[in-house]
Parts: sequence; C-alpha cells; structure tokens
Amino acid sequence: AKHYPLVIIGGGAGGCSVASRAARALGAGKVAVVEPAKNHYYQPMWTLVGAGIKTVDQSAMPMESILPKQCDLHKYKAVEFDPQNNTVTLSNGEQLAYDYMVVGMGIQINYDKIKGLVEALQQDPMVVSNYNKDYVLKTFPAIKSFKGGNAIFTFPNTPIKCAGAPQKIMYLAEDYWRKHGVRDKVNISYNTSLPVIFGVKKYAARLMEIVKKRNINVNFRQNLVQVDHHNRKAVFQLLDSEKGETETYDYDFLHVSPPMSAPEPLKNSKASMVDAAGFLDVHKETLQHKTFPNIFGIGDCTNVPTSKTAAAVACQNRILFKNLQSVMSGQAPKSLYDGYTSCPLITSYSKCILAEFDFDGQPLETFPFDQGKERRSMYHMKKDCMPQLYWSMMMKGRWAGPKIFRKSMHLGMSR
Ligand code: FAD
Ligand code: UQ1
Repeated sequence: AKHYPLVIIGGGAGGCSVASRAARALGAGKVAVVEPAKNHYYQPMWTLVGAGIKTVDQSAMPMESILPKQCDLHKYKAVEFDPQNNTVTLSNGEQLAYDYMVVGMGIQINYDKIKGLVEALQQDPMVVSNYNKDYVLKTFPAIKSFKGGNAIFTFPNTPIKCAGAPQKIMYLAEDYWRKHGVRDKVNISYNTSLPVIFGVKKYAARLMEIVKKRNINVNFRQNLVQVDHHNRKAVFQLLDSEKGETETYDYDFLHVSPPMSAPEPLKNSKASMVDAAGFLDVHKETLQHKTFPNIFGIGDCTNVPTSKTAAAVACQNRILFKNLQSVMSGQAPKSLYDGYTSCPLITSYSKCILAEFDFDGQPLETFPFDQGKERRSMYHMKKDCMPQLYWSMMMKGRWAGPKIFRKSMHLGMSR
C-alpha cells in the first residue's frame, strides 16, 4: 500500500477546504485526496439553477483545477475502511495507508427508495429535483411551462443536506407563477415529513407567516413513497397514522427532495467507525473520531448534530485542521465547534431570510439587524457574494465562516 501522512476521503466542500490547508502546511506529496468525480459542484447554487437564475456550469469546476496541486488525487471511490490497520481500499483495488485520515464523503442521495420515482424523473418533464446535477436541469423548464394545476413540493423522512432547499424552490416557483399570470390557476402544497416548517423557532414563525400570506398549503408528517407518472399520482405515507394510511394526490408539477443516508462504504464499515445510522462517529466539538484518534470527520457524512450545510463546513474546516495539527504534534485538540450552520432561505426572486444558528437551534446572526426579515441585501449576498467567497476563499482554505464578522459587527458582544 502506498503510504501518506494524510489521506482525505472526498474532494467536496469539506475535503477540498481541508486539503488546501493541509497542502499549505505539509507541502507536496504528503496529502492524498480520494475523489472519483470529474467535477466539484457548488451545490448551494442548484436552488438558483432550478429557478433559472444561474446555470449548472456556473456551479461546476473540474476537480483537478480546484484541488491543490501539491495533493495526489486518486480518482477512485473509497470502498472499504480498515481503521485498525490505518488503510483504506479504493475501487480499483489499490490500498492507501495513512497516519491520519479526514473523511468528507458527503451524504448519499437515494432516489431509488421511492417507488416509481427514477422512472418519473427520467420520463415526466413535470417531475423535477434540485438535488442532482442532471435533474436540476429539468426544474426551470417545468416551472416556465407550467400552466396551472397541483404543484407539490416534498421533504423526505430522513436527515438531508440543506433542510431549507425543499421550500426555497417552492417560494421561487410561486413568485415566478405570480409574476407570469398563472398563480390563480395553481394550487401549491408543501408536503413535509417533519412536524414543523423549519427546525429553528424564530425562522419557522416567519416562514409560517409567509406561507399563509402566499396561500401555500403546508401538510405536515406526509412522506412521499410512490410516484405513478403515467397517471400523475403521488402517494404519501401519513406518518402519524397508526394504521399506516396513505394519501394520494394528483400532481401537475412535482419537486422531490429525495431520501438520503450515510454513504454506503461507511454504512458497511466495521461498527466502531460509525453510529447506528452509519454516519462517521465523531466528537461534535473537536470533530475527532470517538474511537480512532487519528481520524477526523467533516461535513454531511458525520453525525455532528447540526444542520448539514456548506456554511457549517466553512466553520468546521478550520476547527478540524487546527485540531489535526494539535494531534499530529502530540497535543490534545483544543478548537471547539459550536454547531454554527446557516441556511439562506430564499423567499422570492429578490428576497431572502438568512437563518444562522448553533447546536441548540439558537440564532447566531452575523449582521446587526433582524435576519428573520425578508431582505433584498441577503438575497444578493446569497446570489452574488457566496459563490465568490466559496471559490476564491473557502476552497483555498482561507474561509472559516463569518464568526470574525459577527464578533466585530456586534462589538465583541456576540459568541
Ligand atoms: P460534498 O460537498 O457533497 O462532497 C462530498 C464529496 O465526496 C463529493 O465530491 C463526492 O464525489 C465524494 N465522494 C462520495 N463518495 C465517495 C467515495 N466513496 N470515495 C471518495 N469520495 C467520495 N449549503 C449551504 O451552506 N447553503 C445553501 O444554500 C445550500 N443549498 C443547497 C441546495 C441544494 C440543492 C443542495 C443539494 C445542497 C445545498 N447545500 C447548501 C448543502 C451543501 O452543498 C452541503 O452541505 C456541502 O456540500 C457539504 O459538504 P461535504 O464536503 O460534506 O459534501
Ligand atoms: C457561509 O460561510 C457559506 O460558506 C461559504 C455558505 O455556503 C454557501 C453560506 O450559505 C453562508 C450563509 C455562509 C455564512 C457567511 C456569511 C457572510 C453570513
């Protein structure tokens, strides 16, 4: 097995930002990145792609061009972990040995868990989904060509990345239909597995006002289980029904947020590597593995109990790397993560609520005004500033989240 001081699994938001910091500190040939994908995608842009505001090409960069040159890129999947022997096996059969490993494999998307969905996504132009680089291309044409009827937006019965995304596209579509004279003919439903519209009280209250004002039906505890695109019917399991009842809706437009799970290679790994659900089992504050001190985890593939976002990864990458350096030099990890995460809840083609909060669901807002209000400034921040910040700072290992701004804008009075 080829040996590296540091092996990083995944070249996404977490893997790439950590790789950049590590390459700078350790130099050439010391860091391996295992990543099969041709492109790195800035997925937060896909909401805007679905609304026709950006193109998928704007969200993509060739993997080679974005990962630091000093890293060795292995263009294969990690398929098997052996943390007792500090090795990982790749899909070409090769093994890599490591002193330290960072796992940032993201979360797995499972469209195939919903009966009939893959066929519907492939064959029905009105069944769309922003959670995939190909299906997101269908969203705006469907919104544009929609002439009325039932429009349904779903939220699955699993943890997902960017818990706001299933409803952001709904607000954008609603705004589009209103501006183009079809809103009167559209009946909009948000069918969510959750018992609330959003996990943080402050923002949930504002969103409930918005859905009421804009005449959107919210159906709680309903989970999409089947799509019959021939008859344009969508079947939802009623999660609070003891008899396992379902409700069938006719749809004319359907945006699906798919069920997700821990990545297969983690789920299949030896028990001590992951928690019961298959997510990498790390300390939520230090991001160090609970059983294997030479392993760290970042982003969507870990069991850190916060909302899975790129904004969370922004904070985590610096904390992780500082702790990795401490452990490498024989010290205890000292840098602690507070759970910071953020969800820019776009509510129209010109407005956004910038939700920011911590492990306890307490708002942790950067700007010195109420971010629970819909604002044009926050829309432009999301649309124009964030992509820049992501590509030119975060991917270079030079962005650790907005904490420094939060502190200065609140005159040092914020956490
Ligand atoms: P990813 O960035 O997904 O990277 C994981 C990488 O691991 C991928 O490159 C993948 O190819 C690779 N990989 C997978 N399996 C293997 C394997 N077996 N071996 C090796 N490599 C592997 N976040 C926000 O902050 N704000 C938003 O507004 C926002 N909106 C979103 C909207 C949508 C539609 C989507 C889909 C996501 C959104 N997110 C948003 C979430 C954000 O994109 C993720 O939380 C973030 O990318 C997580 O980073 P990560 O490194 O954990 O995973
Ligand atoms: C952020 O840092 C980040 O990572 C680059 C995001 O991902 C796209 C975000 O959506 C947000 C909101 C932040 C937080 C940054 C500021 C300036 C509030």
